Amino acid sequence: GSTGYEAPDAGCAAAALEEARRRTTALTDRLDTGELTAQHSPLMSPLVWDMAHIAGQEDIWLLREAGGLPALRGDLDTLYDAFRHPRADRPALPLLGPDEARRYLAEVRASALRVLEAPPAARGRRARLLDGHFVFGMIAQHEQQHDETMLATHQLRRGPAVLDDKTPPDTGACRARLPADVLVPAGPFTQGTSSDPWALDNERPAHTVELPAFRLDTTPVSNAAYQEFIEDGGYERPEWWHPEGWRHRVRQGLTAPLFWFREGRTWLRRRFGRTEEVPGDEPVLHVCWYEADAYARWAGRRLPTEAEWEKAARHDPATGRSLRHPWGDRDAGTVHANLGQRQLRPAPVGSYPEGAAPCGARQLLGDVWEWTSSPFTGYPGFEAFPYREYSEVFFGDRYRVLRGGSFGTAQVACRGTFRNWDLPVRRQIFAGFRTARDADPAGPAAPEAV
Ligand code: AVJ
Ligand code: FE
Repeated sequence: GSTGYEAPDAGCAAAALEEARRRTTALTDRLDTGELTAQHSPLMSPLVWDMAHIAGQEDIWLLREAGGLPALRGDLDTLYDAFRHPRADRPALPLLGPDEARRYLAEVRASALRVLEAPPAARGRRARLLDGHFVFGMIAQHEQQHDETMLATHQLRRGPAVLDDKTPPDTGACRARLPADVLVPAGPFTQGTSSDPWALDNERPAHTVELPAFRLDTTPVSNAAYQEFIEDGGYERPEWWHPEGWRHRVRQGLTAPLFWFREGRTWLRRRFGRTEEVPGDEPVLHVCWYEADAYARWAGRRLPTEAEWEKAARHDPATGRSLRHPWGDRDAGTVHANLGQRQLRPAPVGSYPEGAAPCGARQLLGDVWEWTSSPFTGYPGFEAFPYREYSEVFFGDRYRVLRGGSFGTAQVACRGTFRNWDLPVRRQIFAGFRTARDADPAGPAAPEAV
C-alpha cells in the first residue's frame, strides 16, 4: 500500500509559488520586446503568451475558484485559453505586451498570496481545492510546466545565447562499474497515489498492478550508444521502425536527433545558442517516440511500459510499498537528481548514485524525460479534478506517456507518480529514453555487461 504524506503548509505553498515566479522572470527578463513577442518556432507560443497565460490561470484558480474573488482580468480568459487558439496562431492575437503581462503577473500574485494567508471558509468543491493547499501546488506546478516549455522555446530560438551555462558539478558518474541493466522481479506493486497531497488528477488513484519480471537499462541511453545506432544504418532500415514512424522519418527527412548536425566525422549539437561536440556520455536528448522505439528494436529490446517504469522507480521490495521518489520519500536534494534547471544539460549517464532506485536503476528522475511504450489513459477510478482539460481530454491512443522529468523540470512538478505526455513525433521537449526486455522466464538473470 501507500502511505500518507504531510500536506505542505502555507509557507511551503508561498515558497513554491515564489520559486516558480523567480524562474519565469529569469526566462524572460533578458529578452527585449521583439524577442518576447516573436514566434521562435511554430511549435511554440511567443514567450509573452506564456507569461500572461500563467497569470490568467492563477487569476482563474487562485483568485476566483479558491478565493471567491472577482476576476482581475476575466476579459482575457478566451485570449489565453490554450484550447481556443493553437500555438501557431498565437502571435497574431492581440496579446498583452511584456510590461502589461508583467504587471498582470504581479497583481494576480499579490491577490493570490492574500487568499493563501486568509482562505475563505469553504465547503464542497472549494474546500477540496484548498485542502492541503492543493490548488496553490497545482498553480505552482502549472507555472513550472510552462517554464519548462519556455526553456524549450529558448532552445529552439536562433541567435546568441541568453541563458547562463554553468559548469556542471561532479555528479559521481561511474558508468564503467554499473551493470547494463537491472532485474525487476515479477509481482504486484502500487501504481499511482491516493495520498500525495499535490498529486494531479491523472496520478490518482493508487491501484495494484501485477507485472511479469522484466529487465530495465540501468541508465538512459547515451549519445554514444545512439551514435552506434546511426552508424549502423538506424535511420535507413525500415525493419527497426514502427510503420507510422518510418513514414514520418522519410517525410521529415530525419537522420539524427533534433539540433544535431555533422561536420566531417564529428557530431555537433546546438544547445541554448552555443555549438559544441555531442558529449558521448550524456543521455540522448531531443528524440521522438518513433526514434526511441526504432533504437530499442535495433538493440533487440523494447521501450518499457509506463507501469514497468513506475515499478522500477518506486517499488521497494523490502517493504512492498511504493516510494514517492526512487531514493525514498524525501524531497530531491542536489545529490539525488538533476532537476530544476540548475544546469542547461543532462548529467552523464551513471550519475547520482544516491538517487538510485531500490532495483539499482539510476537517473529515473531528472536529466531527461523518458518515453514509455504506453498511451496516455486514466487509471481505474480516475476522476477529473479540478478541470477536464488538464488531462482527461488527452486520454486515448494519440499520446505517449513520458516519465521522470528532465534537467528543466522543477522538483514540485516531478515525482515517481508524475505523468507527462506528448505526440509520438515531438522532439523539442527534453526527452530521451531507456530500453527494457522481458526477463528470462525461469532461468537466472542475464549475464551483466561491464
Ligand atoms: C503536461 C506538459 C503536457 O504543457 O501541454 C500546461 C502541461 N497543461 N498548461 C502541456 C500544461 C496546461 C501540459 N503537459
Ligand atoms: Fe497552461
